Amino acid sequence: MFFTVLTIFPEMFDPFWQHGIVRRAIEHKIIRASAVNIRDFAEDRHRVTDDRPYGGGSGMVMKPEPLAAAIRETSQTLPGAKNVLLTPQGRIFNQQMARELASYDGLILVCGRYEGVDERICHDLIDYEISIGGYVLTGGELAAMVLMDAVTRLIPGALGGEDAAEKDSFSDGLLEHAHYTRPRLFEDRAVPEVLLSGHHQDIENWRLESSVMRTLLKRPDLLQDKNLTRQERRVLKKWHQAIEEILDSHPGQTKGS
Ligand code: 4FV
Repeated sequence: MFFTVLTIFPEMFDPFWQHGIVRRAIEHKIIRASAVNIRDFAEDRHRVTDDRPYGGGSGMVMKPEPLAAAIRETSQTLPGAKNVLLTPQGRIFNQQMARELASYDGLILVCGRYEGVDERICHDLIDYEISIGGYVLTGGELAAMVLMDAVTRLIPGALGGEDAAEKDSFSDGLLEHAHYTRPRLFEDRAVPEVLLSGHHQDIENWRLESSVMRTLLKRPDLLQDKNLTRQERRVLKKWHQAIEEILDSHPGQTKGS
C-alpha cells in the first residue's frame, strides 16, 4: 500500500509516521507513505493556495488549480491509486470502508483547509469523499491520519500476527471481548477464572459471550444490523431466558408491567 498525502502542512505527518505500528509497517516496507505540499503546485510567486469565496462570506476556499495539478501529478506516479477527499460531506468512515480501501495499491489523500476545497475538484478528480465524523476540523490532516492508521493495520503483516486484524472489533460486526493481563488481582478485582484455565474452547465461548453482551449493552445498533450466528443467538437466548426467570421470580408482578 502506498499512501500519498496532499497537504499544505506536510510536516504534520512526520511524528505520525515515526511511531508504533505505522512506523514498523514503513520500516518493513509493508506500506510506503509520503506527503506532498500543495503549495509546490501553486503557479504564482507567493505560492497562494486559497482565495476568497465567490458570493462573499467569511473564510477562504482552497483554489482548484494547485490542487488539481497536485492530484494529477501524484496520480501519474501511482497508477490505480484512488483519490480520497477528507471532508465533513463524505461517507462516515468505518471498518468496512477501511477494509475496502486496504484492497487498493495506493491512496492519494487530499487534505482540505480553510472552509474547504473548490467544488470543481470533487467533480472529476475525487473517487471517495470520506468523513471521520459529524464535526468540523480545522483541516483534513488528522482525518487522513485516522484513515491511514485504520487501513495500515489491515495490510497483511502490519500487525505481526497474521490473523490479528480478523479478531478486531467490528470484524465480525461485534465489539471486541474484554481484555485482561497481569496482575491476576488488581485493586480487589480478579481476572475471570476461565481465562486462567487454559481450556481454549471455554475461553473462546467466554470471549464470544463477552463480545455479544458488550455489543448488546454498548452498541445494540450493531446487533440490529447483523446476521446473528447460531452461537451468538444462543448467547442472547441464554440471557433472555435468565431475564425471563428473574421476572417470573417476582410473583404478583404481571408480564410487561
Ligand atoms: C473533516 C471531517 C473535516 C472541513 C473544513 C477541513 C475540515 C476544513 N474531514 N472528516 N469531519 N474537515 O472536518 O474529514 O477544510
